[in-house]
Amino acid sequence: MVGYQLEMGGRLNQLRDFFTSRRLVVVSNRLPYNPSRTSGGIRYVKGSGGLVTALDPILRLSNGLWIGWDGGTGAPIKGRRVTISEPEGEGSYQLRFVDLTEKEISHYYYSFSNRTLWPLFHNFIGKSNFNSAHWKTYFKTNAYFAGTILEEANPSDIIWIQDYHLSLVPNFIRYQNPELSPYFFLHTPFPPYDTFRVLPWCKPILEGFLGSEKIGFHVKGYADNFLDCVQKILNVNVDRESGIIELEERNVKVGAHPISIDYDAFHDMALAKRVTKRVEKHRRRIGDRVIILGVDRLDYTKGIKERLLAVERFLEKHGKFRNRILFIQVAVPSRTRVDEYRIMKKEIDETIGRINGRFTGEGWPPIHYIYRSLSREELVAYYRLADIALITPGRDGMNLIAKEYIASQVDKDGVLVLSEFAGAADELTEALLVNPYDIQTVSETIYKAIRMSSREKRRRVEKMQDLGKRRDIYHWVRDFFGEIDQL
Ligand code: ADQ
Repeated sequence: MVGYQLEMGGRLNQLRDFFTSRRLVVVSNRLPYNPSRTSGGIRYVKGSGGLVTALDPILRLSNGLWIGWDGGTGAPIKGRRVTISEPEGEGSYQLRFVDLTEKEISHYYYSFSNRTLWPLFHNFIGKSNFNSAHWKTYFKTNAYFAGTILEEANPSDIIWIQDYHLSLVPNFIRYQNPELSPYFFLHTPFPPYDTFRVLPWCKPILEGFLGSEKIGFHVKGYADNFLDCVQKILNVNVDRESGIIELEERNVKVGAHPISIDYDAFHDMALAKRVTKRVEKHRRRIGDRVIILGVDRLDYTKGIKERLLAVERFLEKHGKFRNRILFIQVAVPSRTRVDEYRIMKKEIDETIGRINGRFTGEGWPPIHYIYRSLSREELVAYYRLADIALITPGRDGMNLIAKEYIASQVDKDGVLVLSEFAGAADELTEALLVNPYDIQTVSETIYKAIRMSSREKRRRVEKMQDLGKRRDIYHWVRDFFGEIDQL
C-alpha cells in the first residue's frame, strides 16, 4: 500500500479527489493484458506499455474498468470479466472483454482500421484501401463497443476512448445516452484537410469524434488539422485560439497533450547492474565500432527502408568507416496478416541482404538485424549501448522510442537523429532533426553525429532529459484530466 500511495502522492496527486469521486472507464481496441497459463488457471499479465503503467494506479483508485478486445489470445471467460487485484492491497479494477468474430477481426481491425485509417492518418493516401463492406463492419463493431460501454457506464463515470479504431464510439454513446461523458485521445497523427477529405466516410468519422467532451492529440499541428476539417467538412464554428468547437447544443474541446514514457523507470533500468553487464558484454563483442541503432514496430510509416538506404549512402561516401560502424536494426513483427506488411518485410530483408553483401569485407557485416520483440531489459541495454539512435519515421504520431532512448542515456553520450515528421520532434528540439526522405542529408547527419564532441552530446542530452523528466507519462495524464477537472 505504501508504494502505491507514494506513486499517487508524488505523481498523480492532483487527480486523487477527482478519481475517488468519478470512476475511470478506459476503452481501447486491445486490452493491455495478456493471458498466461498457470497451474491455478489463466492469469492476466499486465503489458509493459506506458498507457497501462500510467492508468493502472488511477484505475485502482477509482475502482475502474478497462473495456477492450483480448486480441484473440485468451480462453473464453465466464461473464467476460476479470478482476485485477494483484498486487494485493493496492486496490482493484476490472477488465471487460469484447468478443470479435472472424469477420469483425478481418474487416474492422485488419482492414478498415489498419488498411484504411492508419495509412490515411499518416498521409500515405496511396496505401489507403476504400471498401464499403469494411466500412460497414467498422461501423457495426464501433456500435458494438458503444453498446458494451452503455451496459457498463454511469453518468458520473469518466469514459476515456483510445485511438482511431473507435472513432465512431463517442457519438454512438452520446446519441443513446446524452448524460454520458466520453473523452477521446488519438495516438496517430491527424492528416491535413486535403488528405482527410479523400476518405469517402470522412463526415461520419468526424461526427463520431464530436460525440466527445474533449479530444486530445499529441501535437498542435494535428489538433489544427482536425479543427480545419471540422470547419470545412461539417461547416461548424471553430475557435482556433481556444480549440473550442461550437456545436448547437454544446461545445467540444480540442487540445494537444503529448504522450510520454515512464521516464524514471527507463532511466533507473539503464543504471541497473544487469543492464550494465549486458552493455559491457555487447561492447566486448563489438569492440570500438560506432553503434547506430534503429528500433521500430515493423511498419511502412517508420521509414526503415529509407534509413537503410541512408546507411548505405554513408558507407559509400565514407569508405574509412567500413567495418568501423555497426547499424543494429530491431524490428517487432506487426500486422503480419496484412499484405502490405508482408511485402514490406520482404523488401527490408532483401535491402539488408544487398547492403551487407556489398559492404562485408574482411570484417563484420555492417547491419545487424533483429526481428523479434525484446524484453524491456534487452531494449534498454541497446539504448544505452548505442552511440547514435536513428529514429526516422516518414510520419509518426509521437514516437516513444526517441523518448526512451533519451531517458536511457545515463552516460549522456548518445546522439539522437530524429525525423522532423515524428510528433516527438516538437519537444526533442535538441535532437539532430532530419527529413527522412532526404537520404543524402540523413547520411551526412550520421557523419555529423559521429563527429559531435562529448561536450555537445552532453549538453543536448541534458536538455532533453530535463524535459523528459518533467513531462513524463504521469504528466500526460495530469495534463489531460487536469483540464477536465476545471471544466
Ligand atoms: P507505435 O506505432 O507502436 O505506437 P511507438 O511510439 O514507437 O510506436 O511505441 C512503440 C513501443 O513499443 C515502445 O514503447 C517500445 O519500447 C516498444 N518496442 C519497440 N520495439 C520493441 C522491441 N523490439 N521489443 C519490445 N518492445 C519494443 C502508437 C503511435 C505512436 C505513438 C504511440 C503512443 O503510432 O506514434 O507514439 O502510439 O501514443
